Amino acid sequence: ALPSQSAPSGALPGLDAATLSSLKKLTQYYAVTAFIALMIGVLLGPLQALNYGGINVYDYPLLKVLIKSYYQGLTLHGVLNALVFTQFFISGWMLYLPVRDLNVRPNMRFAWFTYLMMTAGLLTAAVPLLTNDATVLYTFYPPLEGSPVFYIGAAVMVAASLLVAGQVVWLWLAWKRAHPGRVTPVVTYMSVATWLMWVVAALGLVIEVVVMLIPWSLGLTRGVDPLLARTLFWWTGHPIVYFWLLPAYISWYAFLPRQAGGRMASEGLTRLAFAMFLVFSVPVGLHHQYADPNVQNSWKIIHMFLTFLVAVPSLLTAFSAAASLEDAARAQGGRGLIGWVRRLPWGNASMTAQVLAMVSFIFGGAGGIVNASMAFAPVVHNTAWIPGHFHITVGTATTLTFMGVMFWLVPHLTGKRLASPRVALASVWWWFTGMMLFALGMHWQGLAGVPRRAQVSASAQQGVYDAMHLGLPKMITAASGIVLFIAAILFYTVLWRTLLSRRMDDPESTPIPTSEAISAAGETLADASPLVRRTEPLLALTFAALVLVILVYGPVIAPMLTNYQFIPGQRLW
Ligand code: HAS
Ligand code: HEM
Ligand code: CU
Repeated sequence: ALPSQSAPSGALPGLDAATLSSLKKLTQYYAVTAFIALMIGVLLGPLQALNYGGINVYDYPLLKVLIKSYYQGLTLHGVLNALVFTQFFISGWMLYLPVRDLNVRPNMRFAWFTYLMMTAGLLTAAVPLLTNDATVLYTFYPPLEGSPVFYIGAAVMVAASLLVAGQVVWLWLAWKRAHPGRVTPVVTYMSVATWLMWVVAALGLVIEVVVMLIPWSLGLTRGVDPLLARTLFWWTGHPIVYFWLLPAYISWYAFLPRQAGGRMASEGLTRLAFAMFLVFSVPVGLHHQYADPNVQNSWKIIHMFLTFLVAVPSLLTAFSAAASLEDAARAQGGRGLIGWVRRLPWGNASMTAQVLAMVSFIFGGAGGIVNASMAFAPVVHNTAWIPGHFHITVGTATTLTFMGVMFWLVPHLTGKRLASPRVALASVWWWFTGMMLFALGMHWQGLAGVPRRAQVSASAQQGVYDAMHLGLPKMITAASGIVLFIAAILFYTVLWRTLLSRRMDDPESTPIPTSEAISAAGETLADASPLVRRTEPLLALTFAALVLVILVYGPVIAPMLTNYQFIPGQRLW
């Protein structure tokens, strides 16, 4: 049980045993579906790494049976890993945590409905992806035109996640009504702030897909405006990366300190970071469109400065996470300026996964600041540098954290014991090493001008690629693919062996590792600090976020609407 758990009050039924068991099963379904998607997506990754190592495997007849082209594989890889894996895991995780934290009883029929709806959306979108009818990459930029079935499936998936958001916000509001004057417990605070951010963020994508892409791909309109579509896409596309990151931050703030033997630094600071993400995550999308014509430079510059602003809560997180790890290590006798690091419980695979995820994010975040700088952007945009950047953000900071979380979450949900903790530990080191090598090779190649999204190993492009003399980074990239393949085999061996084993314990004997705080927020708003009081009204902050988005997107989008271009679709595959 969580320490912040509140007693059920008259109007609000608490969790009973039957509901809890159904909720655990649902969370397990979300998480396992997520990891099945990741497994398929990750099988394709090493082939792409070989491509960036100059080795073309896409002509092998056996592979040709499964995927028609490099680009069909890349579309599956991007969609399954970045869109499906994340969304399923997060929807389960960020429903489960606040419900446990508040001890309220959710409507389980509705909760199961959202899972079934999301899965239906996934299966729908999977059909055109697998039949090579929607080889449009995970950004599906028009005028590339995929089957309408793909866009419809994707829309259903996103809609399902918005229903989960609605359910969590609803439960939180009910708790607020039943507990007037109380401070929202911190795990719930982080979850609700993230969900509300996602609601504001998703508006762009929803409009793009529902108003533009679906009617167009059904042949109901004579064309589509690529610039407007891209702009709406990145309205969602940037904050979606925080929708992937913040659930990992929840673990770094609330659970990792306890797993390391320490405490969360400050609940007030944690709330400030999430409040800032809620307000500043969305109005920054133009940093993906510096190279796009017909967008005024002044707006690109404003989005650049707002991007630097939204890096601040991540810097707060770096400070706070380092402080709680140091607190943990010193409590176990750690000494020295950095010598204390050795006293962290490195034998624990779940902790190790998350600390390594954090280390990767130091480099991922620094690279992000480079991407966002308009002076550097032309050097790195559309080069292999960019996949280098996001495999140590979403591919490691997020993915390796979720892998680490699974090591305690599966036992907690099922009562099964983690199979081979030592293999689990090895898998996270292999993943971390593989991704760091991958990032090194890809950033390096990118600086030399190697493009992303290119089958550089295919004969048509091989000559140019060879002329670049990139022997070493190519070798590193190819090797990283092999290392990551081994990491994946180790990880999935542990996961499937755990899931297929027999139930051994009462699931609650593996508790949620909720950390105490060195500086807590307090129980009631009346006793709380001004910071805690001012960060409490999440709906007002959401409104502020919406106003800011309208301010910085209104003048960008308005001229695109008055000058709408009807561009016919293309199928390049
Ligand atoms: Fe990014 C492109 C800028 C963060 C993902 N990004 C992408 C794409 C993806 C992605 C998928 O401005 C490709 C999209 C596409 O296909 O075209 N990104 C940023 C910035 C940040 C950032 C400024 N990105 C992320 C995160 C992602 C992600 C998070 C996924 C989860 N990104 C860009 C830009 C582009 C871009 C441009 C477009 C590039 C182009 O030209 O196309 C910031 O949010 C980063 C802030 C982070 C930090 C780091 C804080 C460090 C922490 C760890 C501390 C560690 C400790 C460990 C304490 C400032 C919190 C201690 C350990 C011990 C052992 C003691
Ligand atoms: C793209 C390799 C795991 C998300 C790529 C590319 C490579 C690659 C080489 C660049 C392809 C190109 O630009 O032509 C790998 C390897 C992995 C792995 C070896 C580990 C086995 C992951 C994970 C995620 C992820 C875990 C996210 C959770 C993506 C995305 C793209 C991508 C979103 C961009 C697709 C696009 O440009 O349309 N991957 N990857 N990858 N990867 Fe991975
Ligand atoms: Cu971005």
